[in-house]
Amino acid sequence: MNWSEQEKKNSALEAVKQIKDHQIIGLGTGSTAFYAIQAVGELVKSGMSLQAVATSVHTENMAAELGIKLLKPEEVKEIDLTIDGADEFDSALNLIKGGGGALFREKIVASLSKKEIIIADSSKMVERLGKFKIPVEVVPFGLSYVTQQLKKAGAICYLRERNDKVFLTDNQNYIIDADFGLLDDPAALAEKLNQIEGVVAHGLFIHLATQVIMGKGDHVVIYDG
Ligand code: ABF
Repeated sequence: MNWSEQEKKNSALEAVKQIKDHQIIGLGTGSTAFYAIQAVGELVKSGMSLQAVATSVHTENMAAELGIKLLKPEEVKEIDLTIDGADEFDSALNLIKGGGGALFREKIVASLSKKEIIIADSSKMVERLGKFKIPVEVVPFGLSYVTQQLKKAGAICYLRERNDKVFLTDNQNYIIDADFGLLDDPAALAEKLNQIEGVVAHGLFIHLATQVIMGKGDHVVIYDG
């Protein structure tokens, strides 16, 4: 296993230690969250009574295969603890998420969570957010308008494609990857993006992470919000 994968796995296993019996757990999406979901499956197999809310269809399928009892988000008032990945995080625990296309469901689950634990390898920590383009989930009907508004706000916009076709999220929406360059004020930009009609969600997660557990070499570093 290469160093990055080992860091991802170490961060995931450290986060899973916080799970207690009878909790409702949010299950993230991505290659780092993959290790956490596997470990939650082991807890269930060992007899722990857990229920989970998944942040993507891919995670739903993986959790079902592992025998993890799934709840629909509309059935849930609160989630005890969510473990999810990120594309970038800064020292204020602001995040860019959505590289995997699951940002809307991830943001809903994060917003329902008492604890939002982000797991990551050391490549995800940055001084300033923005090297990773900000994913913006858009209702197809609003694509042209939202693109114009993002450009007015200073972004270079790229409609996300996969296998030469326009990428569709689990919610049947498009994603515009918006390059704003390195950000001076992520919170202010997030507010601006929230105002654009047609934007379902964007990948700036401000004040949502309660902790980041970063794999670093053969150990982990924990940042508390
Ligand atoms: C997910 O984790 C996404 O929001 C983010 O894009 C992804 C990071 O992927 P990986 O863990 O594979 O680097 O939550």
